[in-house]
Amino acid sequence: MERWDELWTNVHLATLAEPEGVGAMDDGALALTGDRIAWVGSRSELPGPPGELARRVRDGGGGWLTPGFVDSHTHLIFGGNRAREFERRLQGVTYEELAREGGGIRATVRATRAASTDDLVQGALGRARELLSHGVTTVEVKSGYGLDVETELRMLRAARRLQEETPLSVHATFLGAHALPDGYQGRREEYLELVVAETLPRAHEEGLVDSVDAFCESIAFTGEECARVFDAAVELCLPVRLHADQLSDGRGAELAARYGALSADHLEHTSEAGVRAMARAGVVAGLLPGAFYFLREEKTPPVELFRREGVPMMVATDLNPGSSPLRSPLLAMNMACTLFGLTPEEALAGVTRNGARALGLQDRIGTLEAGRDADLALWDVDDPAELAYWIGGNPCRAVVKGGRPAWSREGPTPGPPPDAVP
Ligand code: DI6
Ligand code: FE
Repeated sequence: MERWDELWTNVHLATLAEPEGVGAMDDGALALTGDRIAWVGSRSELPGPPGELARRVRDGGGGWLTPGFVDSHTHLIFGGNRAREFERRLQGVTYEELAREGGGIRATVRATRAASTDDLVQGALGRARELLSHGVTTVEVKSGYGLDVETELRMLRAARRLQEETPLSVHATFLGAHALPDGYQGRREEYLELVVAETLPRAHEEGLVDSVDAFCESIAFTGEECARVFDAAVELCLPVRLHADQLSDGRGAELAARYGALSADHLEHTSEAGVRAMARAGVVAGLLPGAFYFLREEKTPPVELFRREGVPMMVATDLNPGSSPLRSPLLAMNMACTLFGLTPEEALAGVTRNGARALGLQDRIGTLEAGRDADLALWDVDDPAELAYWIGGNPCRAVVKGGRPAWSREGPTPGPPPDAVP
């Protein structure tokens, strides 16, 4: 038998390999060859002594090994921040009011347009490395703070640079229909025409788009307007997803289902009919408790209906400067449990198996199974439920991406030296 490159022992495994539960395996073993997982099982089933089976034997120190986390909904590239708006919201001004007076997303658009691409990359790199240190190996990043051709392209190029300059895989989502930009009041049609006829095709031509998203909401775009963006995506054979029913029921879940979206996200106001449509179409429910928490919303997404209808639930940070400045997937898991009533097992599935599915990557990542990408996170916990239990702190000990060490608590993050970054 060909020797494996690496064999992990003295670990417990949460494989997430079954459609339910975490697939817990006490005293497990996991082998890697190249960038793939080669073998997963319990140590007692190993076909020989570890030292003979692999070139390198790694001691997991009795920790838990999970799939590398998938943060499947973020807006982590942006200029500036909105701490001042946070203060105003605490004094009673609502998120919608800020948006209507030209703040909110449009405030970040102005700051993003004013930032150089290098500045955007630098700001995002810090946040991306922070996610990596919390076990994330794949992150989705959206455009949507440019809203003109040039800045949308710059954001998406910055997303590709994040992939080059960190060990992370970056899935780039085009969100040209995030808000109506300054200067287009009363000219909605024209803006949408720019998005579907120019911005999206150019971004796609440059190879910068992995999926297409839109914000279906009273302060953003109507269902019909989002459908127009989706039609353009379908034309280019790009998968779609949707910011749906976050602040009101705009039948976003139904729209996402109609287009066979990878996921519909937020969903606080989704109706039972919407949930059923998602179930029939196989749409993942994206739960973003950071935005619910930070906007101090009161209506929670219909988690019991998702369970009953068999809709898979993903959990993500929604990391963004306005509604969810949340920089930890572990905190997102904790909030998904405390605020939305998920079990710790569901929260863990939400940042692994179901996060992968929300990106259409379920055949490659999100579980520990032979043949999958060797994306791993090692945790100093006695029970995987602890990943959703601690509020703050970071029990991550090491992260492996594509078979290579990507982060370790003991050492610096591998990657180009800081002076190689312009
Ligand atoms: N929903 C959100 O939670 C983010 N975008 C969206 O469509 C918020 C974006 C922001 O406020 O900057
Ligand atoms: Fe979002």
